[in-house]
Amino acid sequence: DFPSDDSDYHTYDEANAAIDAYVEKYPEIMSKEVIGTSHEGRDIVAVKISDNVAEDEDEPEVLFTHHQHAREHLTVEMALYTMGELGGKYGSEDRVTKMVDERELWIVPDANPDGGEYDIATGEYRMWRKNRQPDSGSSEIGTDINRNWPYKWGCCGGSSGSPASEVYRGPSAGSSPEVQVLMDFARSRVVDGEQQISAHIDFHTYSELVLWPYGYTDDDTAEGLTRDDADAFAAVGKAMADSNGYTPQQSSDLYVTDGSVNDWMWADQGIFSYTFEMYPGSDSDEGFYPPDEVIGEQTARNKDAVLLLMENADCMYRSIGKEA
Ligand code: 0X9
Ligand code: CA
Ligand code: CA
Ligand code: CA
Ligand code: ZN
Repeated sequence: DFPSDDSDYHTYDEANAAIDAYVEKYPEIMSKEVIGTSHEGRDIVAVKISDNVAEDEDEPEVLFTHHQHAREHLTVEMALYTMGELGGKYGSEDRVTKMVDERELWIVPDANPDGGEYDIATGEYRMWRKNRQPDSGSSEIGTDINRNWPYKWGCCGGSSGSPASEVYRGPSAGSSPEVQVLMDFARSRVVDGEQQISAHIDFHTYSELVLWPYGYTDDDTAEGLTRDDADAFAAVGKAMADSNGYTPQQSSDLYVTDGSVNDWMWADQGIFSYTFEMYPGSDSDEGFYPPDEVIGEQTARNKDAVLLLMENADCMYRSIGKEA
């Protein structure tokens, strides 16, 4: 369990109970499905939020994923906040109502339930990052899920081939079940050959950043990423950062990563895929474990940014004056 001082954070079971309670409270606009299981067999859940939620309408779809990294517990709270805010303000706040009506929103609150539970199992934080998958030929446990995505996996020095490393990329591209579950889900949103999801945020902590592809190269444009694409990423990224006070930048400006979710989502699926690094700032002592007292403020801080992405999701190039 969480340390008693931090009991407002949700364990895996508590988060699932909260998700079920929201779906029960707002059944007209929310549904839940199990999209697969983690290495240790825990359910990985996706919540859909939209009017006519049982139908697949022809609306831009937006995906939010959370908690690839075990110790980044504030990101699960972000998912629960978004559910509560969309459910609670639907019908009373215009921006929320319009997005629930005119978008199909998907939230995966916990992409790494095994790692998250392991991090808190003793009641004291273990600073765990990876999943809990063993590796043959090593006694080390865990793959960094955000180095295991197949696009340019292991290409560029942005991950490690050593199972002991915190950024271990796994024995092969897509070897972690958690990546497989998320990839299968994304691919399941291709309808008549067209990916329905146009925009995505993957939530992490910490450093208060808005990041966009590519992570594998320092170049601003590259294969599959044109000047217009890069400009649209930057324009919407900066608008979101203006709203929450984070710092916007191409992800490789922070450091190079290969096998990260954003590069795969963009290069393989054409999804405008961002990483948010939430509270605290990079110079804070709180690091991955800010006290539960900050949950309310630091999740609500992203409300406008999340709405902005939804509002731009019908045409991301409008942000650079190039509406198709
Ligand atoms: O390293 C990561 O996976 C992310 N940071 S974290 O501290 N949450 O682990 C950042 C991924 C963004 N991509 C790049 N910086 N290239
Ligand atoms: Ca507390
Ligand atoms: Ca709808
Ligand atoms: Ca649809
Ligand atoms: Zn992270």
